[in-house]
Amino acid sequence: MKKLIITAGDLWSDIDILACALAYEQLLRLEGKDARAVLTAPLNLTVTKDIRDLGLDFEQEFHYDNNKVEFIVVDISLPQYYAKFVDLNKVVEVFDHHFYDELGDLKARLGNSCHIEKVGACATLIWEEFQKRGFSKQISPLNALLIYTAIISNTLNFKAGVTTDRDIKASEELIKIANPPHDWKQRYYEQIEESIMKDPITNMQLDTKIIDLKSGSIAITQIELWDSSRFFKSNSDILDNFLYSQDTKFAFITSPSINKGCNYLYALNSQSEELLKSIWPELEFKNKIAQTKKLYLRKEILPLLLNL
Ligand SMILES: [Mn+2]
Repeated sequence: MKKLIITAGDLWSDIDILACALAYEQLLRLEGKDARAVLTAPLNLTVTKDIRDLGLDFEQEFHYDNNKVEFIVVDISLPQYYAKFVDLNKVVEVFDHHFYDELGDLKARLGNSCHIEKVGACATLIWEEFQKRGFSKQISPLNALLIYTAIISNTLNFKAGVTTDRDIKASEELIKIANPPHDWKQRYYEQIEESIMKDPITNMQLDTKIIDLKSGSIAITQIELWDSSRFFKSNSDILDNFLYSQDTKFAFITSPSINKGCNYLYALNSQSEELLKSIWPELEFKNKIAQTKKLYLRKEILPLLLNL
């Protein structure tokens, strides 16, 4: 029997990847298989201190004989992003939650072992595997908590447009097993906020996209927080400098605020405020800050701007 290596990409490992890899390792072992989670990429901000303190068990280096292993890839479907040690011919199963045209090949080769579905979190698919395969009662509280948190994180507490009924159902089932402290969600997002604040400029730059609109270039920075209003109000100097340094005609920060289920926007200048008002006339800016009616991801805002 070959050892089943569960892995993902090379750049970073987020909470969704972590939850998928650790929980799927448990499911395969419950089925009597020899499986190991190997995540060589560094854990990113979404794996917070509370989660790192849970005693996560996975390997950070790949040190197996390639002839004795097969690979299962989670949360990534494009082979060019797989960890370097993954031999594509030895990939036997893939889980992901997006649609790409390039998938044809993978789907043809893997058939039913290629699980690509439109759900908010890939980890939702792993929980559904526990249920389908009759092991839902055996999932460890730790793995239940990881999957639950991955769902909260990927769906922005169920407010993001990618959220499906399957994610909501999974989280309701898992919270009973995981039994987290009552303030788990708040602590999760506040710890992400603390990590961002250790180096706000670098972290914001990592999530900034510059796009050319008909009326000029725009920089859009996305930053997901527990309380975006508090963050904006107490960091205006840093935010002004950051937006100014983008050197674009328009610039704004869009920050889904998990506690309110809406976004706060921080605009560079009055032109940027006017541009945003042309998609949402109801916006009222005070000291460059305005609040939207519901929660939007940047990928939902972009088409609105491009249509102007
Ligand atoms: Mn994911």
